[in-house]
Amino acid sequence: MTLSPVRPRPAADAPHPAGAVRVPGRTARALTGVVAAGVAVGVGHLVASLTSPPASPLIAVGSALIDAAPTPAKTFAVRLLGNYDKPVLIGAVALALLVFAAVLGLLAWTHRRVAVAGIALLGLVGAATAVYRGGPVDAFPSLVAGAAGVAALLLVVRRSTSSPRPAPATATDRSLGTPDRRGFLATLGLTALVAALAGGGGVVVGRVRSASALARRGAGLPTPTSPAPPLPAGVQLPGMTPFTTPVDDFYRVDISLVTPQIDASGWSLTIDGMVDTPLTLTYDELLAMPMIERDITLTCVSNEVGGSYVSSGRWLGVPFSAILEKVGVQAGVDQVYSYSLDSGYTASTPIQAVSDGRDAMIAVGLDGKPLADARGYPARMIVPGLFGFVANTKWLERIEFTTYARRTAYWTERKWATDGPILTQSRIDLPKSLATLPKDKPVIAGVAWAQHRGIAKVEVRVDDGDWQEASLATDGGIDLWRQWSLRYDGPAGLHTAEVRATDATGATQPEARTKVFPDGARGWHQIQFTSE
Ligand SMILES: Nc1nc2c(c(=O)[nH]1)N[C@H]1C(S)=C(S)[C@@H](COP(=O)(O)O)O[C@H]1N2
Ligand SMILES: [Mo]
Repeated sequence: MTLSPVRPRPAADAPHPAGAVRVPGRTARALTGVVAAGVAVGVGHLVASLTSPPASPLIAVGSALIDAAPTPAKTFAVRLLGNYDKPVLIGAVALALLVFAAVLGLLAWTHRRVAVAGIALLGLVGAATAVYRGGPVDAFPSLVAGAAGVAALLLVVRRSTSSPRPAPATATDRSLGTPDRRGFLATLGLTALVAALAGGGGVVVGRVRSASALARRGAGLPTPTSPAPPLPAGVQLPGMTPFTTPVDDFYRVDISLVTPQIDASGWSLTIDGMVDTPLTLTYDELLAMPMIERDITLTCVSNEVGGSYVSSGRWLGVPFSAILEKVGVQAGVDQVYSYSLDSGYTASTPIQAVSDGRDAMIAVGLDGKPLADARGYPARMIVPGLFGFVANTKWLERIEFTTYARRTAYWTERKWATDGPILTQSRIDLPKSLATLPKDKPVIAGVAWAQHRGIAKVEVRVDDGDWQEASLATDGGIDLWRQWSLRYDGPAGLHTAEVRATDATGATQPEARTKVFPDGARGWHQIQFTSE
């Protein structure tokens, strides 16, 4: 056995030699990067909440990702996450940012310029995205954010390497002094607090602004020149899904990460294109036009078999017939191309669907109140019988009468179908999937819809039995869904129930399932239940 000479190792707690950089541990360094990025995001959000909410760097980047995401990814996200797709997207952007910021923090002591450049880059990416989506002034929140992030990073790094007492100047490094661990941690903590207060402040300012906008809005809707006929009492089966969807339960689908808040006093709707007399209407001018009120069921093309992207409400709006009469549509027009104020969203509606006598309208109210922000305030399109993505543009800004050859809609560019007639669908709502059917009320019930055609028949099959005709609730009209029910009197135990509807043209829902992309899901809804 030979003995090798022992090299002296510095003790772990050896004091730092004067003039050397004291580099904090890995966790503290990574945290510094995260906190600096947090200050940037928080300050950016706060500044944007005061100037232009969509220009918040996190929101701008998230929105750009939604637009850029390939269609299958979007479809997958909506299917997997439903209404949580947006929070999850924001979370993913935040997570990527977190990792990037932690790496910058690890580098901040040894490669300070790289770390500073990294944080500054975040601000620039935010600024570029916000400007691309909005206008030049939208760079402002991100630029302030980048500067605040860099300042926070430098502050924390400096605090770790300098003493509050005058540092002994050396030839190698003048800024370094006695390591001050407590001072460093306090600075890091305070900076984190600034990040949280700025971000939280931005969220609070956003909420306060939307609440005050709502309060200013009031309930000043005109009375309809053509009121909706009262819904027959029999449309609603006892204990079933509400026939008129409570506004807070109404499904919501749109591409907007931040709910647009539009001030109606500065808003106007332009109607132009291939027309004799183009028209621009202020909100008050729109409200002064004749109004119809109608119960209409909306459905999304992304509704899965058995899904909940279908809701009914009482819409108040200017009938398209009044608009057509005013502007004089020229020969050759085959599509109505609508523009949203938000996110560059557009939709293609066939001209026939707004001129064939159905109750297509520019809606300003739902269930007796002005549209909520999420519902498209101040005005949106409603066209019965068509999926939402080809007909129901929210935050409406412009309607252009044109041709399919000339204009392509947002979702058509992303390979969804050009036309979107609502497919006949039916859904079992009672019992809930895997629930028990009560012995004292053994009723299977649900809804079926085939807007603008109407529901003629609903059939239910339990296990491998015969199709049985369900009894239909009172008909509210062809633009509405219809409730149905069937008494179950089979044996106790675990069963499967399936439903299929036939529309008023005589067409029965096909059995074969299809995906929602590109023109809507087909197939029969099926549930399992236990009977007592
Ligand atoms: N501006 C705008 N309008 C839009 C959309 C959108 O993404 N942006 N989505 C459409 C789709 S896909 C549907 S299904 C309906 C949903 O309307 P709702 O959210 O009021 O239920 O709005 C339509 N109008
Ligand atoms: Mo939709």
